[in-house]
Amino acid sequence: MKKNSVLIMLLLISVYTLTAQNKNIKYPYKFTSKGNPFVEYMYTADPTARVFNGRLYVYPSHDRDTATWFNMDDWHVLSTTNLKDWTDHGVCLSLSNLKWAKKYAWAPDCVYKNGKYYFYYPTDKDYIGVAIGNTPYGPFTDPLNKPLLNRKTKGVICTGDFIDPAVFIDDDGSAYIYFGQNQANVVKLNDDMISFSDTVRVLKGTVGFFEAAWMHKYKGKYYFSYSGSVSGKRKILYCMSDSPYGPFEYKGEILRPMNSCTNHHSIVEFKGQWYLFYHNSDLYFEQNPTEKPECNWKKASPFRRSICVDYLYYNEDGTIHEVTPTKESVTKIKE
Ligand code: FUB
Repeated sequence: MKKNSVLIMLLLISVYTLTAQNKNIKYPYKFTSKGNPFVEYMYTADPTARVFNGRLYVYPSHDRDTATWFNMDDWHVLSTTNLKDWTDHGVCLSLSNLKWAKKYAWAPDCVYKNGKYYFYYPTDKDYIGVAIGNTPYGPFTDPLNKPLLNRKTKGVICTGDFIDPAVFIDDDGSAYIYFGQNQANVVKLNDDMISFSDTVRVLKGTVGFFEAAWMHKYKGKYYFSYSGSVSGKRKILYCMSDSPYGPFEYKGEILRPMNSCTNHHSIVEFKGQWYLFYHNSDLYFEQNPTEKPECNWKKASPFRRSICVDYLYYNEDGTIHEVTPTKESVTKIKE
C-alpha cells in the first residue's frame, strides 16, 4: 500500500473512533481513567475542578470531534469520588438554551452558594453569562436573559477576548468573579450571585497575564494563576497577595507550555491533596500519529484538546512547586 493511502486510512480510523464512540453514549456515562488525558471518548478543554459535598466535579469546555477552530457549542459536567472512576453527566448547558449567545462556548466555572449552583460561562468572545441549577450537574437555566458582564461594562478593560470567568468565594462568603484576556479584571458579586454593585477593577502586579484566570486560597494567602508568558510560549504562571483584589507579587511558573498551544488550568484541594487540572492535545496526537506532537496553529491539534490531572505541591514558604505533567496521572483515592 502506498504511504499516502496508509496516512488517509489512519486519519479515517481516528476520526471514526471518536465520532462513533460519541454517538453511542448514553448519559450519565461511567468510565474509568486510564491515565492522562483521562477523557477519551470526546475532546475536552479548560477544566474547572470544584468540590461539592465530598465529590469532585469537572466543568470542561467541549471541543468538537472534527474541530478546526474553537467552535464549541455546549458544556458537560463530569464527577468522581476517587479520581479514577468518573461519571459524565452529559450536557448541562448549551448555546441553544441561550437567547442572546450565538457562538464560542468557552471556558466555564461553577460555584455553590445559598443552596444553588451558579454556572458562569463566556460566549461570542464578548459576553459572560450566569446560569442557575439545583444540582452541580444542572440543568442550568439563564435567570437574566442577557449577559452578566460584557466588554462595555463600566470599568472593564479588555483589549482581547472577553472570556474565561472564574469565581472565587472567600471564607467570609464574599464572591469575586475574575475574567478577561490581556488584562485580568475582577468584580465582587452581590449575594444573589447574578448581579454586582462593586466597581470592576484590573488586578495590579500580575506579570504576563494572557487568559485563564484562576483564584484560590491556601493558608490565608490569595493565589492568582493564569495562562501567560514572560517571554515565549504560554505557561501557567501565578502570583500571590494578601487580598483578592491584589496588588499581587509575581511568583513564577506552575506548568510548562503544552502541545495544545493554549494552556488552561484549575487548582483544587480534594480529600486533603491538591491537584492541577489542565489540558493538552495528547489524545489528538495519539489518534494522529503521523503529526509532530507539538503546538502548531495551522493544524487541528490546538482545537481538539483533552483534560488531564496531576498532583500539585506547595513548598515550605507557600510557593507552588512546578507541576510535571505525567501520562500516569494520579492514583485512585481510597474511599
Ligand atoms: O477553549 C477556548 C479558549 O481557549 C479558552 O477560553 C481559553 O482559555 C483557551 O483555553
